Amino acid sequence: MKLNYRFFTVSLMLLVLLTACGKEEIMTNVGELEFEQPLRIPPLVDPTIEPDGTKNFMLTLQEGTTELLPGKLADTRGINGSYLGPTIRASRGDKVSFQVTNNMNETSTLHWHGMLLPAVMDGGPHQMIEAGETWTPHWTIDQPSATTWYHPHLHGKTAEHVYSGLAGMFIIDDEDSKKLPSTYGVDDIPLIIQDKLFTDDGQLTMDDEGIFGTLGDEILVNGTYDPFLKVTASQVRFRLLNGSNARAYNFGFSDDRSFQLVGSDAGLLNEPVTLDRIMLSPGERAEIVVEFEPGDETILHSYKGNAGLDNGEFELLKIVAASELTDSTPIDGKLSTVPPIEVPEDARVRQFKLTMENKINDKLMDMYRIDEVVPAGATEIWEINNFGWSHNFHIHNAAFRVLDINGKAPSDYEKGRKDTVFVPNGSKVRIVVEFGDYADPNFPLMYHCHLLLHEDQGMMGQFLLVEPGTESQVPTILPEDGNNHDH
Ligand SMILES: [Cu+2]
Repeated sequence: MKLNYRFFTVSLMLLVLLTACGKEEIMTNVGELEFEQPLRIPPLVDPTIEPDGTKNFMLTLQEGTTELLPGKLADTRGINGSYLGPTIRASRGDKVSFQVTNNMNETSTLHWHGMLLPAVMDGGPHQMIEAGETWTPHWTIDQPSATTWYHPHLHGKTAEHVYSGLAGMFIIDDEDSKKLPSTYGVDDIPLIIQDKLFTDDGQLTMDDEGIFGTLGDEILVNGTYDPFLKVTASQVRFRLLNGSNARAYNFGFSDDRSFQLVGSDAGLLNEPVTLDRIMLSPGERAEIVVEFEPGDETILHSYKGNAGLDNGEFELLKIVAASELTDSTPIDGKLSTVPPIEVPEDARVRQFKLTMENKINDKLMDMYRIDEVVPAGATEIWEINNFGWSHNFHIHNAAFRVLDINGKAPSDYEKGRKDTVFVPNGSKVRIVVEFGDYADPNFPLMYHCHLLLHEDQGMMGQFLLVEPGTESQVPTILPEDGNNHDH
């Protein structure tokens, strides 16, 4: 009898516990939306053309208020506006320069996620822009077409700055990408997906209590709550950017229609892959092409997954096709003409161990410590072993291809050029990394978890790209001053 009673008590406690956990697991907005707000399309920013042809873009980081939820004003931050930033668009071969002015009351940075450029132009934690200052990075775009993005990277503050609205898309075109639907806002649509937590009066709020940081129960697409989009073309390219702090999305459509994956983070695939779901962890991008019949209605969905970061089901965007659609050029079987990244015979292998305490190789980020020295232009194998929670891994100034996940070759859709990869709990992911050509013995580049709370907590390391042969000649400790404030 006594034993039975104890069994009953334990069972009851377990049930209560499971119910409590279950509640968190089914975070959802399904059925709550009316899809009444036209999807906001971030404006393209017009560059001024300098005498030597350089495209000069003006970007201003600012504070403001935005009606994120209907009828409620939230304190937000944005670039050239009060929430998010404009879309930058340039072509391979373009010389670009920027005037990035920080009109906020605090220091920030602006990092070009996915861009190959000199380390001092990267906008990482060492390129701080103080309140009131203007930073003027410039470089020549020399990489395949891709959907990249920009966001602050101030050490310890990245989560807060991105979450409050500082992020935008940066599209690179080349001859290959122009064969796909490319009319911005018509058949080439940016979708910046972000989950948010709101207070009752519509202010953004963060939750750093959990393992992963903020996992919101509401979704904004390009800063639009409750969005719909009317499409007028028979084939539409969507550029999906997971701009969330921690949530992963398993994208698919409510009518289970398939779509073609044409591009990953760092470029187009060599051939399209037909899918009905694609998972993106924070920072990852995918370009997909979706076919529409006149009058079609479908909802872009995020389905529950088992990545640990996708424990919810969300309706993201209703898409309605017009009664007459313009024909887009059908997709060719051949997309990128850039060959896949190959493993050199004598490839150097580096090991990275991710652990529970958000450390990489047992270390937390130190602004003055160089963790790795890599010859500029090298192609190396990086092995990422995750002994902790779910994480992902992003490398600056590099593109990579996934070689295997737990010894198994990736699926076709995971074989493209990337710069951020999901590393499941307990897994080993091997990637072959092609580093940029610019050498700089003084300014480090970053590799880190792109779950922004983890990154802020120190799950980040620094590497130098140096002239091949000079690896042993560079210091592994940076000077305390003269480096981190320099432009
Ligand atoms: Cu992480």
